[in-house]
Amino acid sequence: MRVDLRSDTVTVPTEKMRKAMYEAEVGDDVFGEDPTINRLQEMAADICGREAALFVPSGTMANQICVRVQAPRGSEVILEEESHIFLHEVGGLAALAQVQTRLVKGVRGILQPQDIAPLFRPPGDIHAPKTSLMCIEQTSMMAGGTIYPLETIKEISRLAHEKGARVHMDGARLFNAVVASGIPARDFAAPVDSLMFCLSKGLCCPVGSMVVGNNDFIEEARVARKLYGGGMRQAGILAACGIVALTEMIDRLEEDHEKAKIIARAIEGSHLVKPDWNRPETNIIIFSLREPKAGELVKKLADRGVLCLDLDDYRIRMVTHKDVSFEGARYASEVLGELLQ
Ligand code: TLP
Repeated sequence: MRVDLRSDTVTVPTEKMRKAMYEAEVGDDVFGEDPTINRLQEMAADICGREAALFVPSGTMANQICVRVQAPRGSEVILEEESHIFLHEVGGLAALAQVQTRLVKGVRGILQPQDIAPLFRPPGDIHAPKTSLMCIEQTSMMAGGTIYPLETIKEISRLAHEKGARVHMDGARLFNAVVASGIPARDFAAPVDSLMFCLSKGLCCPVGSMVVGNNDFIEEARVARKLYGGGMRQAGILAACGIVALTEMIDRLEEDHEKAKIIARAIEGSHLVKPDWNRPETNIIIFSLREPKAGELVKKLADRGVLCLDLDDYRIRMVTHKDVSFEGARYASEVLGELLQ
């Protein structure tokens, strides 16, 4: 058996998506004339309770556009020290937005308002950069898919707005948080200035992310998308999958969370694992070995058909998704359990 737990990005589109692609009505989206993209953008804005949305090729581009538009060159952006925007976007903050970063360690990946409050630079200090933006990640990937509590998002946004800064939510897995918490996307989206969510992870689209915010912001984001080479033409062929995703792939995420819990049972109580790992709240499992043998374990798992990633010498990541069956999850749990004895 082959169980691919490397990422939820490996999911392939459903039959319905392929059919929707074939039938999609398309036009030139740089002229704003692709009816399928326009419909997807309206749906995304509506589901998040915001004025407008923009279809972009990737989550990375979505985040980078949001930073570029909201953080002036030379200003300071506050982020969690293992956030995707900081760790995994090829230095885009420096190379593209040209901003300075202020890193904070979160609790289970979640930034704490009391830790952030003292970090905003005082206005009028000629030596200090302006604190322009705070970034939060829903769910928090490197912490093991932990959910930002709504109250924390509200408090962080209140603080940032009071200090004249904005808040961006990297909601790559926003809908995992929505399904696991029962809190609607529009509630998570309301306190922040911009957000993005990915269509191409648990929602199973082949390509695409949505940037969401108010009309003025989305107008600027459209220009930044063009600047970054993300102005697409008849991409309604891709957006058609996004419409299927938002219509019928959200509730399914609950299954992925159940599969993560099945796999996690194998880790519980193993003397080879550091006990303080975050039990899965959504579809990501991350645990640390006591010895620097993560690469070795990944290889042994792969030999038995279970694919996953080592994040460093100690940490292993496993991600569940549509293309892992319950049977596959049970098999992965069994193999992992044996190897962790
Ligand atoms: N994450 C990928 C890798 O890039 C690490 C993964 O396999 O998890 N925000 C978050 C929180 C993400 O996890 C990712 C992708 C992105 C943004 C970027 O999305 P893409 O891959 O579409 O550029």
